Amino acid sequence: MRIDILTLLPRLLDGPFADSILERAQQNGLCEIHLHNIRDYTESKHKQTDDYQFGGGAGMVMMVQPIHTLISKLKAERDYDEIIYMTPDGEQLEQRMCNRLSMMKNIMILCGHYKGVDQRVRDHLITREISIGDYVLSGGEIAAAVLTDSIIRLIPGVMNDETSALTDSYQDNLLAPPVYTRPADYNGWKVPDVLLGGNFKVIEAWRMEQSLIKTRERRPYLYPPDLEGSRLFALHAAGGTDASALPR
Ligand code: 6GU
Repeated sequence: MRIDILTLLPRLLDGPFADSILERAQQNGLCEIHLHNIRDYTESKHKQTDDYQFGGGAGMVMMVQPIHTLISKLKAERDYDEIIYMTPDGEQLEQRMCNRLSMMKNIMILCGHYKGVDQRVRDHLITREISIGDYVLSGGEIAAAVLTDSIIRLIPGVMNDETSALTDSYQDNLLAPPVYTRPADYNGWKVPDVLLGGNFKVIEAWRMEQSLIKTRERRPYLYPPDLEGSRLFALHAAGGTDASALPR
């Protein structure tokens, strides 16, 4: 999978992809992340990328030309499954969307700044608009990093333990059960007996019960769970890249 990120602030994105799981995924050839500085594509004398808005009002708007030039260049090089614009008024990101996006081959992510981009970019170049939640960030870069991380970790081979991404909170629309490690008794704070008993079936049942209780309490709208995660696992295992096999 290839992800192209278009931004005015590429340095903001140097960090998140240079470490740990996302760094290893790139080194192992499981994904490519390419950062593009929109400023490199402006045709204006003073390297301008934003301007005052028509009709007046505070805040600068990102101009069409540099974004159009960059997107056109990339589209001429390969086909893109989605051209995503990160914006607080976009469709809210949830696991089901991450699952679908993880099946895709090439995606572009445009990060907005200031008042955002000229509406004509959204009308003519963007295929999808995504928000990471109902709060406002100073730009789309951190949201793009969140989106990229949520997608890449689902690619088989990216996580150490192939199944771990699929036993996560949200993967089956279930929150994760509590976890414990040694010591079994820390100054009187005890680990539940069931986990020390060694009966794997009983432990699994306890974990599922804990997940169900937690989900019903904390995310009633995710309850009862579905089998999205298991389906994704099967699709990836079969080498599938057809995101339409998953519900939207
Ligand atoms: Cl995608 N962008 C910005 N600027 N703020 C956000 C967001 C995106 N998602 C939630 N808040």
